[in-house]
Amino acid sequence: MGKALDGVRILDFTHVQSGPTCTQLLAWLGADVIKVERAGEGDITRGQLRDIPDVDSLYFTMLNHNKRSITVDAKNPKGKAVLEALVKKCDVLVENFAPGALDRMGFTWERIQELNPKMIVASVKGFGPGPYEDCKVYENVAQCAGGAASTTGFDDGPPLVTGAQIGDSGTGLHLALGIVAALYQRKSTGRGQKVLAAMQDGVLNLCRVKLRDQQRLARTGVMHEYPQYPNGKFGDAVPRAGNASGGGQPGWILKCKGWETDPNAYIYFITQAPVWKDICTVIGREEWLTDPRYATPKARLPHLMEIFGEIEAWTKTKNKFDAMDILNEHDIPCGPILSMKEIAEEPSLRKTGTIVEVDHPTRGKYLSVGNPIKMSDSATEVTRSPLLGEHTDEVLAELGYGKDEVAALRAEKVI
Ligand code: CAO
Repeated sequence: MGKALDGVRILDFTHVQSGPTCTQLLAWLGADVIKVERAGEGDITRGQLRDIPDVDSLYFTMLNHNKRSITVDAKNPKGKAVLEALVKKCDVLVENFAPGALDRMGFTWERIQELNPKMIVASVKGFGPGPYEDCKVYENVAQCAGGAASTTGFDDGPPLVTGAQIGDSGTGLHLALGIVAALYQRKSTGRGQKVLAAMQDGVLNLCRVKLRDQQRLARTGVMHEYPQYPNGKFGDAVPRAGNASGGGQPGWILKCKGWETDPNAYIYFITQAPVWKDICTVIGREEWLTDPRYATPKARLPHLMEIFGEIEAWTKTKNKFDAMDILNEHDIPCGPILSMKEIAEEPSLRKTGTIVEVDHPTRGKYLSVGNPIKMSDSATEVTRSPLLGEHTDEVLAELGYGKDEVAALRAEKVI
């Protein structure tokens, strides 16, 4: 079967996480991704957080599947010639260097245009144009600057970053979409274009509902679905809302049987209005059905914490999976808090390719997250990440370099 991006060639200048997630997705969609690294060291993540000495880390392997790796010294004139040949041959250049680094390498937008006017140049940067545009940025900086940290956590605690890599992987996703759209637009314009995804913007896009709430708060001074209502105070900025649902259906995380010893014996419980009757029946509080204090969603809002307390008295008698089974019979929306161990061992995720086992020549078998995007005519087969420079000779041969020329470049430490 063919792949959606068959024939698309990506010159991958990315490193660490944000850029590599983007190019990994494009590779999974069928693009030929040629990752350029520095000889000897390569992407810094190859050596970071290693669990096996001298073996590419899981950090690297899990972000660089289905790619080819070549080593080229971009600051050497002969290395630059190799890269220029690649610019002419490829459709997209993706990079997430610190601001200005690509220009300093000699690959300005103008120079790339001269070499290949159809080239799409896609970049992740920490910030868009403005006061911080020259800053280097990592994940948590983006979470803080994009509004996630100030709105995550509990009201009486400090701002919190989340374990979901919304700054890096989230921005990589945004960039991948921009690249695919630019490829589509190029069909009619015949031209490349610049695509920028700033990490602050990507995080803010994912925190859109909090900007919604900021404006609601400014207008009304109160938000009834927040845990601060009715007893706490609202300030002038959106407060941290604990585990409250971000939508119109109140929700909270509740303890389940075993919570005293198991840090993940919890369930997310949503008191969706259409199933209120079922909720009352399941937890044995049928009297709430006729009590005016609980009869409507609006009437319930001031009592939410009390209601969740009562529901929790029920969930504490069930383990999270039994609670799920019972609640699902009534279409009551809920979700178990799954540990990474539980997710890694979940057979249904293996079956769909969401969790995959990959074999690696020096590491052996390891688990990874497969392509979360499933397409009926473009199936993803996850293949291992490349060793450093594994495809240098192959790619140079494709560019027309003879064996002796390659040997000479190697002797001069250009590749
Ligand atoms: N040959 C020669 N030089 C190379 C090279 C190659 N193949 N590949 C990279 N380099 C050079 C670059 O030219 C650059 O050199 P100069 O600074 O002299 O111009 C240098 O290596 C490294 O660039 P960098 O500044 O991007 O790397 P860093 O480790 O100092 O910073 C990071 C890392 C992530 C903070 C920075 O790249 C950044 O802010 N990127 C944009 C935002 C981003 O993507 N952040 C998320 C990272 S994932 O958490």
